[in-house]
Amino acid sequence: MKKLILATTFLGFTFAAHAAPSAEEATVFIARAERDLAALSEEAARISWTFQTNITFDTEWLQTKSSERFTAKAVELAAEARTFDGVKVSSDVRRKLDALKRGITIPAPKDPKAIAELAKLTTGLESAYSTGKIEFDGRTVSQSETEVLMRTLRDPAKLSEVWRKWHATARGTKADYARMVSIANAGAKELGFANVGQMWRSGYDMTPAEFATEVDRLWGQVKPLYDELHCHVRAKLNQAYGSEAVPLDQPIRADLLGNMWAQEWGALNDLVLPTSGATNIDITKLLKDNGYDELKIVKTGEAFFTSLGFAPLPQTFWDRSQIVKPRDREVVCHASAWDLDDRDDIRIKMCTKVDAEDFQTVHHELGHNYYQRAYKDQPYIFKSGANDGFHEAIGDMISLSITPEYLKQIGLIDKVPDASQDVNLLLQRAMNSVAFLPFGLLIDKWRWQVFAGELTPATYNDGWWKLRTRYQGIRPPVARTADDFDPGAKYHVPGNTPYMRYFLARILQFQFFKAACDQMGWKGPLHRCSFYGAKNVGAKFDAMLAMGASKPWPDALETFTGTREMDGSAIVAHFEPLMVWLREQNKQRKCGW
Ligand code: X8Z
Ligand code: ZN
Repeated sequence: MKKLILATTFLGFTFAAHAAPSAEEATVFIARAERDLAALSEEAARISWTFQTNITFDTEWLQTKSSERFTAKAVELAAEARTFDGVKVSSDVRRKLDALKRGITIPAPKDPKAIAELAKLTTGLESAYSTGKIEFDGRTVSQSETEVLMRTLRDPAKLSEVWRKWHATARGTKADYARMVSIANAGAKELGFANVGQMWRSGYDMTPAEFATEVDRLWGQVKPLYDELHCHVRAKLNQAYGSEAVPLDQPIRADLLGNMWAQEWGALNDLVLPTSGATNIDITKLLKDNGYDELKIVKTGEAFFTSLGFAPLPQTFWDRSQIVKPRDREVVCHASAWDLDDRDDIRIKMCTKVDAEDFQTVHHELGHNYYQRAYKDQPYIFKSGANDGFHEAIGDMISLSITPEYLKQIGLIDKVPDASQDVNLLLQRAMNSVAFLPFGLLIDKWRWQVFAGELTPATYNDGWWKLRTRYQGIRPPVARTADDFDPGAKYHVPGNTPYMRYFLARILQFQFFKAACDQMGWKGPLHRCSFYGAKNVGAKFDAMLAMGASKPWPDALETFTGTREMDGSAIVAHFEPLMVWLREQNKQRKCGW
């Protein structure tokens, strides 16, 4: 059907009364776009891998060039996709056109100078973060080691020192970040979005405004659970560190929660779990005592997937992955999963530590790889998660199957703790999953405000702490000034990885998990369910994964869970016995901040 567009502003030019392209032209355009992107993305991925696993002047240079080329192509295709707005095309072609329009995380305007500047800024920010170091206890400590210090130190003065020094490394990147925001926003505007934040919110098969409302609705469902956990953990920290470090009517000091960003609190189990009459399962200790090394952790993760009927990882995975931090060069240690040729060359890149946290992270990353492999036969643009939260939820859903029963099956423990330990097991689990929820929500709330211009470089940090205090109930250990740039001390900000996906994943992982347990006919309490070895669950899961992004995410969700809504009630139900217990514990306490 031919249609006339009367006057449209397209990339700064105004065309009068030109005929809209046809549906056939759209199909031809999509075929070309997919071919071009596939070719370019393999090269870009290999350059990116080379850069991230060996940061040098030259690899940074190559990465910048490659990023420039990729951005230029993606922006060109996004602009071309817009010319088919209003053309009647098949639903597949429409989905692909829409995906192309928002297919670039950090867009640039079409001006080559802006594209080059943007590429330099994004590469530089990523390098600066990953090569950041602090001086502590007479030695130079890398970014990934600062994380270990935050998990293991128990001296508030030292924790504050590591926290302060790591956050100071981000100060110098604020100006570059602000410049990047302004170029990327100009790019988003050229593509028809109000700003980059709106562009990010447009990837969820609903309007950007509906998405913002949706995440608030989900947060409302889970907030009461977070509030009870916060109250209990604060009381326990008060017992451990005293009222000066942990006053009972204040937000919790961010450096005392066992994680640089206070995002997951599982490292604090020694302070928070009961000490008498409890059999706490210390995965770090179990791994170490049983001689696990980094490779064995990854093999254990793979074995979970193969137990569900998924094929083993290819030999190239083992040959080409970075599982251990190289000693002799700078790398991006922040864990990631890769699919270099969009087919078989899947890998992980980690600086794995033999501890509970990385045991979890390995499962998380392998979830990405198995998703990538499941959808590899989809057309290029559909080789993606149903939405980005799905991609983050796959391995996390598997991790929920790491129960005492499972640990016994794989020979890590001899005796499964009885039902009297249930609350304890749930508390251990909540210290990661529930604790994470407000953090998962607020990073992009902050970025949405930044991209919308509601926060400016002068108010970046203040706006950050307003959200941190409001949602997480935490405060900085030392006074902050407008020169600080604390968001820049969290990988995904300089790394430009959207973050709402992790919040969604925390919700979805429990929905997936409940569905899996239902499918295997589990009748006991959910936190005791492990679907290890359940081939019927694996087959159904694979059916959802294989869809990739070819259908709206509610269709994918329905395939596996029978429901079309994201819903916080699954996580709430999972922790119901803990909620009852926490309420009882908190009865005499004054909660809130
Ligand atoms: O970044 C990650 C993964 C890579 S996609 C390791 N995660 C978030 C984070 O570390 O902040 C997983 C949980 C949240
Ligand atoms: Zn991930």
